[in-house]
Order: sequence, then C-alpha cells, then structure tokens
Amino acid sequence: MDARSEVNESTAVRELDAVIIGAGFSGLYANHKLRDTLGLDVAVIEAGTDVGGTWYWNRYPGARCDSESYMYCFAFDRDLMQEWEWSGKYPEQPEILRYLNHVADRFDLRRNMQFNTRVTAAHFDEQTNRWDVETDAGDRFRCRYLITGIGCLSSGQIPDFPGRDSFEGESYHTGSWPHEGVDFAGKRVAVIGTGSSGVQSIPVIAAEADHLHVFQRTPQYMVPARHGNIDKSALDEIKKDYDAIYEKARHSIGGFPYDVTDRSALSVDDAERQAIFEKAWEAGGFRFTFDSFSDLRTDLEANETAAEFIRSKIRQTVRDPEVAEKLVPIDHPFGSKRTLIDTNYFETYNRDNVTLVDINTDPIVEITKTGIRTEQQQFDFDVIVYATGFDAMTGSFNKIDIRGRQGEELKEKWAAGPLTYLGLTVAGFPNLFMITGPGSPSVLTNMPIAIEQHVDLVTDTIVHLRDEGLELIEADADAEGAWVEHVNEVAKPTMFMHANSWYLGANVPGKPRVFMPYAGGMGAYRERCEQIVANDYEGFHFTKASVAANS
Ligand code: N01
Repeated sequence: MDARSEVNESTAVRELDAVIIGAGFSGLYANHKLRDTLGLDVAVIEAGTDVGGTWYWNRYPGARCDSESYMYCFAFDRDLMQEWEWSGKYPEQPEILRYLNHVADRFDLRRNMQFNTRVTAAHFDEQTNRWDVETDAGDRFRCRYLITGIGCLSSGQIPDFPGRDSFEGESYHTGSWPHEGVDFAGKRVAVIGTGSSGVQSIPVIAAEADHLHVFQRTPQYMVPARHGNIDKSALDEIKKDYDAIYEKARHSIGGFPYDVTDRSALSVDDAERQAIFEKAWEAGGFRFTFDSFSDLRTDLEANETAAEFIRSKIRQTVRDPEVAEKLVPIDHPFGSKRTLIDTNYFETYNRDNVTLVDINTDPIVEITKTGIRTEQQQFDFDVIVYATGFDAMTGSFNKIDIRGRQGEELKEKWAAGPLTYLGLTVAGFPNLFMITGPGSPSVLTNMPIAIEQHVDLVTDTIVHLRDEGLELIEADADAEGAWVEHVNEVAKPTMFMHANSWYLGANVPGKPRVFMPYAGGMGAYRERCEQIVANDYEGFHFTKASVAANS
C-alpha cells in the first residue's frame, strides 16, 4: 500500500467506466459520446465552477477566438449547428462561454460533472487493469478509461521576476482572469507580454486606463482580424452548406474550409506579389497566409517577402518612427511563432496614454512594491497584467501525478520532451487517451475540429474493445518512437523551427526544446489515424478481458 492510498483509505472508491478530466470543448463532447452514445458510467472532473475550459478561465479584456465563429463550434449535431446564431465574425469569449453553456444544457451534460475539483493523481493498477484517480476534494475513482481534456494552454506561466510577490497593487495573469472583471479606469497599468493574449487585451486596456506601459520582449508579426458583426444572410448561406464546409475543413491542413493557394511567392514579380499580399491583407485573419502564397511556411526567401510586407504595414500605421522600429519584428520569420490576429493593435501606440518599453534594450530587473524596475527606469503602477503565456501542451499533464505500468511517471517519461503515439496515447499507459495531446495537430489547427476527431476516434476504439472482448489498448513503444520521430521530421522544414516559441517550449526556462504539436496537417493526420484503425490498430496491442481479469 503506498502513501497515497493510506491517506485516503477511508474514502469509498467509486467504480466507473471512465473519468474525463476537464469540461471544456473536449470534456463536453467526450462526455456526450461516452455517456450518451456508448452508455458508459462516466464522471467529468473540472477545476472551474462551471463548463468552458479555456473560455472559462481566459476572460481578459478583448478575449476572442482567431477562428471564424461559424467554424469554432461543434459539428456533431446538425440541429445544434443550425440553431446557434453567432453575432460576430470572430467569437468573443463571453459568447463562446454562452455557447458552451448552451451545449451543456442542451445535452444535459452537467449532471455527471463535478466542479471545483482538480484531479491530483491517476495511477494505473496492473492488478485490476484500472486507473485509480484521486482529486483534491478527496474523491477516489477506479475506472477503465482515463480521458484527459485538459487543454493545451491551461497552465499559466508567470516569469519568476525577482520581487514578484512584493507588488502591492493588483496583478493578474490573462489566463486566470477574475470573473467580476477588472476596472482599469484612471489607473496606471503595465502589460508584460505581446503574444495573442497581450495583443488582444492591450487596445482594450489602453482605451480605459489612465496610462498603459507595454513591456515587449519580442516584436511580433500581425495580420488584421477584420472583426465585425456577422452578416445574418451570409451565415444562413453557410448553414445551408454546413456539412460540405465541415467536411472540407476536416480534410484540410488547418481545420478551416479555406481554399489554399499553390502559388509560390517567388513565382511572381514584385508588383503582382504586392497586389496579392494587399488582397490577402484585406481578407484578414488566417486567410492572409492561405490566400497569398503556398511557400511562406517552408521557404525562407518566400517568407521574407511576407515579413517585409507586414513590416511596411507597421511602419505605415505607427506614427512615431522610433516606436515603429521597436515594434518591427526582425529576428524570426513570419509564422514561426503563432501568427497573431489583431484589432487596432499598432494603432494603439499612437495614443498619448500608451508607452512601449523594449525590454531587450532596457530589461526588467525586478518587480517592486510599487511597480517595475528596469535597468534604466522605475515605473509605478496600480495594476500589472501578466500576458506571459502558458507552460504549453505538457504543463497541465505535469501538474497531475500520472503513473502507468510499474509506477512509471508520465512527467519522468516526458522529461526530455513528450513521447506519444499519435498525440493521443502513451506506451506503458493503457487506456489513457489524451484529447489533443502533444504530438497531435491540436494547436496548429482549428481546435474543435481536432477535438471532435480525437473524441470520435476514442469512441470508436472503445466500441472496438467492447465488441472484441478486449480490456486494454496500449501503444507499442516502437510505434511511439516512430511517431515522435515523424513529428520532428514534419516540423523540421517549417518556419516553426526558426523562433523561440511556446510550440518549442522556449518560453519556459529549463523546458526541453522540442517541437510539440504535429505540423503535418489535420487532413493528413486524420488519414493516418484511419489507416491505423483499418490496419487492425497498427502500432497498438491489446489485452483480452479474460486475461486481464486477474484481480
Ligand atoms: O502567450 P504567448 P499568450 N519576460 O506565449 C512574453 C492561444 N491564444 O497567452 O515572445 C518578458 O504567445 C513573450 O515574449 P516572447 C494562442 O495559441 C489564442 O499570448 O517569448 N516577456 C510573449 O510576448 C497563443 O499563441 C487566442 O519573447 C515574457 C508573451 O509574454 C497562445 O494561446 C487568444 C517573458 C507570451 O505570449 C498563447 O498566447 C489568446 C519574460 N520572462 C491565446 N515570458 C485566440 O485565439 C514570456 N514573455 C485569439
């Protein structure tokens, strides 16, 4: 008996078919499929007080999704798709949260959910072939299947600046924003970080605060969102064709139904290239890349044409040339970090109440009682906003004590980078399914498309186990090794390898530098999964129920 079971000896163990961790998009859909379609006995454990996942926590001002709203939703239910009316081109956080609440109500998904509870440990027991799951509320579950729907970007990362806890004003991380909101009116505010969260929140905070200082480490490429209200008649047209649109997205690179050009940026002259970029710029959002040229992702010379185009836009927008130069990205290619989609970001630096601090030339030395001290200046603030990102993809796994066969710790197994088969399973961790885990397309795609593909695959796999009288499915170590190698190979020729990004773990000191998502595209990944299933679950092995029942 280990220390853990001694501690909770008195708590009754609840036997279940499945435990799902998280009640965001993944947990909601997995609950619906496993509970309602398969009739399994399921518990969903969620740290928040309600459903929503990412969209429950990320309530910072201006929070909005970069996927167009008609594509940022579930496609598993036609009526649900037809009845929900999005109000804007891009869905804003409150609207996405309303949508997810609507889904939870419509399918009665809350009745087997436990909120305000974190899973602290999940150990695979080789005697019973079950997962023993514990929570911080003292619950103990024993289940056959363990499904993680813990998100890729849910473990907030606040840099360990000296004196961080000494600040006497208010401080917030964008990924854990107070539900009652933050009143910036009349306040001196600092935002540290200019990734997606910073770039969305900065214009909104600037409009409210007395003065805003933005602390920037890496200047970023951005494409205008062209956000606005969605035209009802356009949405109705889309809905008429929804099945075909989604089918196209499912087999696309990024989980979007956009046509992707096959034109090289180097195949046209300067004038034509400029005209094509201008047109794609007008379309805005991710369409800028899809509509313009095919080789921006893979050819540095082609990429530089896009980079230079965006730099010229920054210089045209920002009135003070010195500030503009600080905002111009030069040390990494376009698209090597997550492409940012902005609304009035660069225009914000034309406001009198906004100051840019380039922490490359004037680094942050410490957080003080009253603000931030850089090498050259002392700033006093009422509020510090950390828009400093996440310990992405693996951070949330590492917070749970997950152990597979022979007590092997997942955290230990992943010490040099995540090892998975298909980004869904791990050798030595039977019946564990990680929805959008590291090594799957996940964050490089439109997430709901990736989530539905994984949940459907898990559902089909459980049906297969049931129909064949099998108790366990487990990835082969060889298949896992080959998959990890494939993930690396596919990423190698892309721009992703040319920047310090969270995709590579570069934002977390000490984290191994490994490219974590699968860059081969949603369509190719889906086909690979289908082939594997058609080849009798190639790369997996099974344990029969009779052999397994040895407890
Ligand atoms: O985090 P980030 P995020 N000192 O890691 C800086 C998704 N998302 O929360 O670039 C000073 O991108 C860091 O600087 P640098 C989306 O996938 C989606 O903004 O590392 N600065 C960077 O500027 C996104 O990519 C949506 O040099 C430090 C910033 O903090 C992902 O979430 C909206 C620092 C962190 O940027 C993460 O976005 C929001 C330090 N020690 C998020 N450490 C939409 O769909 C970090 N920084 C719209």
